[in-house]
Amino acid sequence: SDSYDARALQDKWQARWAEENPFTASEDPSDPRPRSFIVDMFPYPSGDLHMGHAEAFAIGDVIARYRFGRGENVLHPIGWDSFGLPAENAAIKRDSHPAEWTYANIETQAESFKRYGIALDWSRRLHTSDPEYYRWNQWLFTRFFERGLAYRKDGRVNWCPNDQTVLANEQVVQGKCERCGAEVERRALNQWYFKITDYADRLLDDMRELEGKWPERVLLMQRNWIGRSQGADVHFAVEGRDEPVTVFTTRPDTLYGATFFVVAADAPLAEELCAPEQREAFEAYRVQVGRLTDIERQSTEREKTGVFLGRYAVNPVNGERIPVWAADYVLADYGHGAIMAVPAHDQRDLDFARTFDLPVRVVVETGEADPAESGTATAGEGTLVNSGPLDGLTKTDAIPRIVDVLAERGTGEGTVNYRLRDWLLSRQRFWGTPIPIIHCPGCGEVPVPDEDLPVRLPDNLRGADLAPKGVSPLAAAADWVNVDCPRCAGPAKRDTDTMDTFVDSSWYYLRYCSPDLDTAPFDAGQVGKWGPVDQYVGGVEHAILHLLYSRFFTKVLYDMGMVSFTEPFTRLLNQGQVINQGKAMSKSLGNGVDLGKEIDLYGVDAVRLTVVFAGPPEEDIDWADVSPAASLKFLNRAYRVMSQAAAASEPGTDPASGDLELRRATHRTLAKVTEAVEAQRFNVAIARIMELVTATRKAIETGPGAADPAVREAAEAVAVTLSLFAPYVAEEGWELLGHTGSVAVGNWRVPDPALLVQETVTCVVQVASKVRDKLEVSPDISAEELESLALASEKVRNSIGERQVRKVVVRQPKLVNIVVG
Ligand code: ANZ
Ligand code: ZN
Repeated sequence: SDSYDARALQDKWQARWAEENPFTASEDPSDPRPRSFIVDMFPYPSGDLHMGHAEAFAIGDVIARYRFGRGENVLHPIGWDSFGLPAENAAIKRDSHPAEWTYANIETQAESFKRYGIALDWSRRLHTSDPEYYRWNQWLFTRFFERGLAYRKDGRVNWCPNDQTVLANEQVVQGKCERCGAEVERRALNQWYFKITDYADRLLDDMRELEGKWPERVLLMQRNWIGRSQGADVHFAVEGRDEPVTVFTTRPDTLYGATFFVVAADAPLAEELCAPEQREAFEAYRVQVGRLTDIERQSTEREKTGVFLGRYAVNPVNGERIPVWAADYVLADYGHGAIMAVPAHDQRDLDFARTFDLPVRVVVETGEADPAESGTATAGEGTLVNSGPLDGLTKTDAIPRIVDVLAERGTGEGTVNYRLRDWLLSRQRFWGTPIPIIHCPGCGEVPVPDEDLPVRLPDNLRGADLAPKGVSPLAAAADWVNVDCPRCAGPAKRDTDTMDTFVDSSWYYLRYCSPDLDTAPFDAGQVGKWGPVDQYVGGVEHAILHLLYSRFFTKVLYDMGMVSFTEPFTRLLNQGQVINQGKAMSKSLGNGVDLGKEIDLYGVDAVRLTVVFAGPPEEDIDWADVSPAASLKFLNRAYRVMSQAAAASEPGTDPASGDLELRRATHRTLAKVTEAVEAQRFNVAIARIMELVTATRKAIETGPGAADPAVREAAEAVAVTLSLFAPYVAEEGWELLGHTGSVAVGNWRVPDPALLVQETVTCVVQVASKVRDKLEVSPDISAEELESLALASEKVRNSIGERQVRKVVVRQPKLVNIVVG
């Protein structure tokens, strides 16, 4: 028949793969094949797979299948990130347990992955909500706790009054909860944190290893998130206070330009410094500030607000008294929560000075307009003025000089500050890993001993029991909460918070190396063999947190001697998004594309081919611009070529006597596809396979015919290369061509160099019989073209100089001789 039956092929090969498990990694230590470890960011089980999964996993699978094809021992596992709020909300709505929704969705997705033909090792499947998995979150937490890397503190956090839980800064959009739209409050709460700030320098410095292997923009986002800044701490005496107040500045060279002093309005220091006559104004202001989020506070658009505290600070270099203000543009938890304000050279300070009529003093002459007049602070290089002993120095020279002076006098020192904050990991919700700490009135925070892990979630809570109440639903489970202290055996209580699910995803890739181990989170020997992950594939929405947390975990595990590498993911690929009609798919726009329906219409292979062929993997795919129907047409042509070749010749036919032109096309395709796949230009690889199918069809129809040995060779190359993109058609074609076993494993072909016609040849250009230039030209360049190229050469023209060209002898493509007189 003219076209293949996609559904029949899918059923047939799915059953075959399930039986033969061709994509299972080998743990045999004597297996000589090179190993490769390919990981896709694991899915969240929110219903069935969607177009976004289809793209991400199709791309990851091309990489894995290429490695399988090359005969490597590939570990390409799958798991589920199965704790989290949506399951809990579904359980409240349906009066059920979150596990019901979660595991039903996991089964649905697992079936879809199988149908979608992803070459996965199903024997290593993991779910983070299994006690066998989250036990190790708890084990790791207790190790972090022992190392001082997990601790509790009071902090001001974003609180959603509707969801009754803490929100990360990223989950607050214009002061509202990203999920439900409720006005977010700031609450002081006692919470668990991981001390990621201890690793700030290493997280930053080790990025050098990732240069060129991770997308540049991800590295940039991580760098900005960590936000290292070099500067100085300067101690200012404050009248009426014994201890000086320290400020952090990146511009100690501008110290003589400080005309006022600002304390974060919500810092305890502001309250302490406030003089009695200003108290009323200050209190009113503080209430107003309490309603704002950090993002709003840092907005440069907002009018500056603040209040004078009725006090003066003393500049340590010139003894000048400057007024102390409280304002919201200074943040309580960055640096020391206080600044010296230099309005001439800092825009925020200038805006504030102009609002409150405070003096502006230029101390670095940059040649730009006076900031007091222009309203624009000057920040560039320049020469110091109005700065006593620093006058005449450049900004660059003045910085170390003033730091030395401050250090000598004991009024300051050079220092480094980070934007990065510690990782707030406790959540007041149910469907997560219980924090393995027991609070004892006598012993304090006692980690649950290893032999008592896992601390399982109680299974008698469901439906309304899980509704948000401001404290974790676990607090209501009295027989779960009340325990004996592991240390003194006295009455004690379990911690009732659960962990941020980013903990689960910070180390799951390691668990894949030994998924069933029940004595440790992972087998260090196995991780040593497979790790680190060679290629990680996933969405750019994880550019900061997930990747930063995974990198942090890896470094801690390295320090614990559990892994031998310090970066978890050697290479990272961020696929683009699938959009429709230029917009992200959404219910309200009604432009969603249903993956299941597309597969029913065109078959898995055509859908996979379409998403990969649409463009480079990093770019978004607009479903309105692609054509799965055209993909299907191509696949039918490929299928026909394979079946015609299969019918006309025997497997094992020696191709040597075959049609030379087609043989060259085949080998050039093998070389080009390999090159394109290595460079992750998968769409280009597909275009090359399309060309080969066309050439083969021509050979069958108008050339030497289907029985020519070159046709079989070409058809086999089509099956092998196509197995990366359209696994079902490729397997079927391979079988028709008389082979057994999966086409995807170990059959990648190395092109014969003798058949790779060189793309260019070197042409020697002589002037008066001396070689003057060499040109790289196409082997079939015309005499005219070559002559004009040669005469256009700079070197040739120079050597001809004033002389006359008498004659040009062209022996294309290799020689041009210019005779001069
Ligand atoms: C005086 C100065 C003069 C400053 C000048 C800048 C330019 P980064 O680079 O982000 O670290 N700053 C310090 N602590 C702050 C806080 N808690 N909230 C808001 N701003 C704070 O920024 C460091 C600069 O931001 C510091 O250097 C300080 O202003 C301000 F011409 O000190 B600077
Ligand atoms: Zn105790």
